[in-house]
Amino acid sequence: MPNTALRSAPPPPEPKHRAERMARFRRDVLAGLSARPRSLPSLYFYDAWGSRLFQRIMALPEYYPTRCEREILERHSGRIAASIGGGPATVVDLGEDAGEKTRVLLSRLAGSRCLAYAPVDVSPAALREASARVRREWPAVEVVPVEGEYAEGLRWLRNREENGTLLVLFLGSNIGNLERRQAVSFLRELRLALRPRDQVLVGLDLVKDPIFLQRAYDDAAGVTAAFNLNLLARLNRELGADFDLAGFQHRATFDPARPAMESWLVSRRQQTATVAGERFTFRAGEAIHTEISCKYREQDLAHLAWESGFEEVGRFLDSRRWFADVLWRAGGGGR
Ligand code: AVI
Repeated sequence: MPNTALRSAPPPPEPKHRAERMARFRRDVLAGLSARPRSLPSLYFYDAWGSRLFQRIMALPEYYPTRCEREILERHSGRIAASIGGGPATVVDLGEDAGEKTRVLLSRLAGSRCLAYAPVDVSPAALREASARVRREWPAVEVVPVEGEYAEGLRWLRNREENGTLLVLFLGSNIGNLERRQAVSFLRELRLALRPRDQVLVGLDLVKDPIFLQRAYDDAAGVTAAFNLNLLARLNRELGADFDLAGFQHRATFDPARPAMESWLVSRRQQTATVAGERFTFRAGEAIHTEISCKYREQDLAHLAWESGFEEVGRFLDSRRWFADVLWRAGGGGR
């Protein structure tokens, strides 16, 4: 039976929206490069090439989060599936693109109920791939791709018709790429878009020996370095910039006070680059901040749920206690 909740899924953005997105990209880049310290939003890592590099990162021996989370989902998908009851359900996938981990969960949920799958992503190519993968594996699952950023996806959630329980996936430590305060605002906004019985499953990377963090964010094969440098390559391709990629170096640092890993692009020498017609001079050693990956302490997770307005219904850790998937219910409260 088709899930009618998804009838309200938005049509793909019109060219006007794409133009707006492009204008925002240009504005964000120019503002970030003009700020001190200079920065570029990590959101822009994920063009087609960046997404491919990220797939390679996830397969690296040093990049533990993917394996930890897969272990968690393989062991606990049954409990997660049981927690949303037996009625119709919609799995809303924020940014995972029906990756392997999502599919572990879908294979538990599909077949036993009326199920829909709604991936939310800015990349039409990623959405096409995710949708095709799910349709191929589970023809009975209705797939409704939502092209847009998470906020647009959330707006769609807010406007949907009543039907079935929503299970919103925010896996892979994506929440870690937001500063803590932003993460709480994002989660609160998400909470407001949900009904009391809806649930979210959030992947959080936990604090561990910094040696393992350092290796994960600066791997021996240099894939993470290529991923970081692709940001400048993207500016060259899409904003007519003229960065000399060989003039910048990837650096990953751990800040125990936050605690977080941070990524930077460090200028190897004094140099100038033109971006969208504006000139920027970089001193030798000057760093552009490109990413924050916040790490959480196990003892902070209950507080994070409370601050975000959710009720914790489950907490699943891998065998090394390096990663957590928390299952929260929207509940009736809210703060
Ligand atoms: C997508 N995100 C959760 C990754 C992370 O671990 O912060 C992105 C990444 N950056 C470098 N390696 C992986």
